Amino acid sequence: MSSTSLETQAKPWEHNLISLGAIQLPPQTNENATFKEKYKPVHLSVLDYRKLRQEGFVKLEGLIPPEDIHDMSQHMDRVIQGLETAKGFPAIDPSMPVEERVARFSRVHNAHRVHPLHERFLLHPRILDALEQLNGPDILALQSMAFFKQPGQHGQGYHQDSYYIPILPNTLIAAWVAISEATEENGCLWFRVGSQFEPLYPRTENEFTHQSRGLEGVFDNDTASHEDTAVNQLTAVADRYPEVACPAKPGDVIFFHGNILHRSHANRSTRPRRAFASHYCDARSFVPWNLGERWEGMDEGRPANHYHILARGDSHLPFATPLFGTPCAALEERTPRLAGMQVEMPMADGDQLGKGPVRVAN
Ligand SMILES: O=C(O)CCC(=O)C(=O)O
Repeated sequence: MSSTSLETQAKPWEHNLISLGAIQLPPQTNENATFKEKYKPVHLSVLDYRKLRQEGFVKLEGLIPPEDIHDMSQHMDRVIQGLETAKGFPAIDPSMPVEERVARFSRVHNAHRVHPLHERFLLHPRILDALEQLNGPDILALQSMAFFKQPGQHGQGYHQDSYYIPILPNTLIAAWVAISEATEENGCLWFRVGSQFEPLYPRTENEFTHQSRGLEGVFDNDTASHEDTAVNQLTAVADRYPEVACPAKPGDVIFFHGNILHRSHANRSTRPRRAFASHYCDARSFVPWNLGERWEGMDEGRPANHYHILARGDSHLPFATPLFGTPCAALEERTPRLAGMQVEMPMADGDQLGKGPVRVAN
């Protein structure tokens, strides 16, 4: 992923107003009303959970139903044909030669702030079910990208997503949905297995380093995502780990850790390689990031959490509601978690750990 974003995304204050309930939410359509009920909950395995932690990524096959993939695929076709547009999408005149039209779309950032289908993918119940089990119950939906990746279009060199999206503490996780088949030829993702254990190699001006600057061996990194491995400073770090390709079929979702080193190559095929990638964090983390844009309060060190949608669970921090009314936790009544829950911990010798003030066992 990269830090560039749609010029046309909602301005920070617009989002802020929504989170404060100052303007009306779009009406819930019938589609929105039945959205959640459409999907049976999914249950991952302990193996999936361990794979994400041990290897840094896990692919869940067929997580998104074919009809949803079809909707996104059709939408992307219509966008390229100039039959559908949204605020900020490059202008397409249907009479343009096809090469010119497709050249205008490599990827579109954060269209969930301008288009309901992108919001629905960002808040897809299947993705959120998996995230709850992989990353915890309180989920903040941060950003989205639709990759068109037409034939001949470039890939993205080694990078760590946390480099672009700082979260304190770092609870960042990505979900990458294959909209078309992703193969080695058309530019699927490649991961350096185990590299999620590396610290973040921060950008020179990035102060949110999760303390990694204190570690000997961490360098200021100004070449992230460069496709030339001789230029990309992360190549030396990546080479400590084996690299695997992660091909995917439409509907497969690859979840990966914010620090894992990964890349993709150019599309060398004759067909587009389409994907929808989104990022999430624990909704109780401090998020000093609003899609790379400034926000009021930034200079005072206030977080940007209130620009991001509470997808599941709850948070003591502010959050936004979805602009198009996609069902999610931000629109539901939330029951407060039990505060100061009384937990007794029986020890094998009959004593209780954690009960009452300081006590000394006999
Ligand atoms: O889809 C791609 O080609 C690259 C995606 C990627 O690296 C990311 O989302 O972080």
